[in-house]
Amino acid sequence: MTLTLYGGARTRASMPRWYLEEKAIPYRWVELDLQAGEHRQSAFTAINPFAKLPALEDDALEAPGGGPLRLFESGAILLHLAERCGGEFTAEVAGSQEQAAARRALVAQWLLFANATLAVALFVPSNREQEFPRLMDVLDGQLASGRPLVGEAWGAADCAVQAYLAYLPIFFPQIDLEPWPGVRAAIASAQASPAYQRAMGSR
Ligand SMILES: N[C@@H](CCC(=O)N[C@@H](CS)C(=O)NCC(=O)O)C(=O)O
Repeated sequence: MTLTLYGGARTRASMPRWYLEEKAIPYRWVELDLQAGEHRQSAFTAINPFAKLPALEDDALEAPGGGPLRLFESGAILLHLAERCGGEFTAEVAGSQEQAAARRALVAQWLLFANATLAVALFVPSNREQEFPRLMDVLDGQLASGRPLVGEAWGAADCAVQAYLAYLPIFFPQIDLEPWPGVRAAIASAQASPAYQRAMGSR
């Protein structure tokens, strides 16, 4: 089985890459040069027709139309990795089939929150003034305990949320995070992780 992750410098590929590194899951890294437009060439649009990074190829699974499974969207990639490689939703880990299903639903919720709600609050300038502090107030409470968002071990939900939060000091150093100690701790914990540092090496 080979997992191939397609990414590029300063792209969201660092998110699934962090997960793979943190969980010590073997993978092949293919870095595309966005400046040179490599992601728009047919070799890559055969993998993600939208020509966006990241994308994942998992040759252990056959796609419905044949050929290896190919995925785009960082959230879908993380959910797949959590299920197939991270073992986050097994009955053994969760305690029962029902608990495993509940965990999967909650991880999907956090991945969608990160990509559809948090990312928009961060990167759409008109949302940053009102939506961003509102989300931070709630998120700070969720993160206050320092425990994983779902289950007992750090997983895909934490990866997505922490990865977006860790963009804050990189892209918006002017934002004062003083009112949100839980958020600051989540960023510090990401930054202190050697796996995160490796994943961000070519961010
Ligand atoms: N929602 C997508 C966003 C993908 C995306 O916009 N990727 C950017 C890099 S972070 C990209 O490939 N941009 C190149 C382009 O649009 O030409 C995800 O989370 O995977």
